[in-house]
Amino acid sequence: MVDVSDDRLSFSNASCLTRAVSPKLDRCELTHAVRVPIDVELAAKQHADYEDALRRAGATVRRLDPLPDNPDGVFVEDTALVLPEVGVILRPGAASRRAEVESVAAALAEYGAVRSLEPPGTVDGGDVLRVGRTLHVGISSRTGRRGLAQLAEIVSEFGYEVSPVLVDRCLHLKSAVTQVGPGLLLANRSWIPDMDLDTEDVIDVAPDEPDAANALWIGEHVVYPSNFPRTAERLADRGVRLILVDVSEIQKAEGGVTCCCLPISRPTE
Ligand code: CIR
Repeated sequence: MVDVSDDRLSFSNASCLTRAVSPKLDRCELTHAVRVPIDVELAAKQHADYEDALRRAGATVRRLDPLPDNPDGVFVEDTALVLPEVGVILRPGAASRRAEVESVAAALAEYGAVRSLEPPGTVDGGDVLRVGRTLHVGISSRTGRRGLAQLAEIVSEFGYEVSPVLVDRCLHLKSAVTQVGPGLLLANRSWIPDMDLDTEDVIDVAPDEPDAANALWIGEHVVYPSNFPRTAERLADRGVRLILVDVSEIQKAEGGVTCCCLPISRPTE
């Protein structure tokens, strides 16, 4: 059973760390997506619009220093997990992405206590879905059991439990399920068949929009891609207040709306 207690407060007034799109985005890692040309200039414009959407949702946006030589540097979510009590510097599963971590660690140190995952463990932030005091962690091509065990040990000190979920038909757990409101999940259940959602309030993605489960809940709003109209309608019908963004070029890099933002909500705020 999934604990879907209301953690909205921990996301309101969040600071969001972001990073500019690299000019080399078209050399990004890809796992399930087929490589197609990316319009990097358009990606940068869409990313700026996305940052505006975060502000409209009430967040403060802080851009990290650019990493022009790191194609996937814009996907800051994968580099750290920020809980109200502690920041955990992660170790991304793709070796090409590990150099992204240093600048995030430096930024997080300003906000308070920080712990780090150690080799050989790997966890991508896209595999961590926090719902109340439970961290659902995807076991994926990026996140392994050793990383999960390290993460579980770190967060147990702060009263969080880790619940593993097998992910093998999409990149990350949050490609398949995200939280879109108090006690409300958005999911493509066929990608996470062993996650027990039977007793939960779940909005299913529209059948012809399998990639539509990645949504970013901030305060009273959900920042959501504009190219999933049937799932957007399902969300709106349930009263979810959407801020739609065109992230077509980010999606070509196998990214979504959660991955371009590292929300920080710490007691110091
Ligand atoms: C990668 O494969 O690592 C990037 N091209 C996409 C990462 C997307 N991250 C996320 O959804 N959390």
